[in-house]
Amino acid sequence: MSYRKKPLIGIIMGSSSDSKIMQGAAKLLNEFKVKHEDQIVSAHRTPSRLTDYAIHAEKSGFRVIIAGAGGSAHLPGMIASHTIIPVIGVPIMVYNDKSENASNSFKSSAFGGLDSLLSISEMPTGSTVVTVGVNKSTNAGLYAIKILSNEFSDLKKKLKTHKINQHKSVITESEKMKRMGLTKFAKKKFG
Ligand code: RP5
Repeated sequence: MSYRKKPLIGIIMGSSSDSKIMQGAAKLLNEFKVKHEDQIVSAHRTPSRLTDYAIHAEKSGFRVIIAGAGGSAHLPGMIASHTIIPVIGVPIMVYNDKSENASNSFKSSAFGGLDSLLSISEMPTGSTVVTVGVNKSTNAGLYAIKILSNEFSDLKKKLKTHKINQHKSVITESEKMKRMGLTKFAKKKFG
């Protein structure tokens, strides 16, 4: 079985508005050529679908589920309650507020993502979910690959190359900074 052909990672999010942030996980997985299946599952708007999704994920043989949610962010915890597949939560800051008082259709959650971060991280003992930082969906993708790499050794090689490339890019930027001087460097980078 190949992780390139069969999706072994499921990405879910509570709302279409979350896709703006969640696409980071997809991009990273695509970069590593890891196939993933992406869906919208709302824990509060489609509670029965949440149960169905957990069954689907087990049947599909997913190794990891990446679950993004904003506000009270109960999706990662609820999915984890339905399955033994490891769940990585992504707390989302941009909140699709549908209330009449909302000044515009998209705004930050009342607590700037901290609400979701704490909600996901504070799952009671015995019902475990890990979380990345607020909006850090790319890290969720990277962590999912690390889990998959226990099974697929070529992914270990790709992760090592990824680390080496990160190292190289810092050295390249540092050499540029040394050459140009900090003021010019920052002006060029940020305008
Ligand atoms: C969360 O609340 C979703 O993940 C989204 O970030 C936010 C808005 O959801 P909906 O009101 O669109 O269901 O559940």
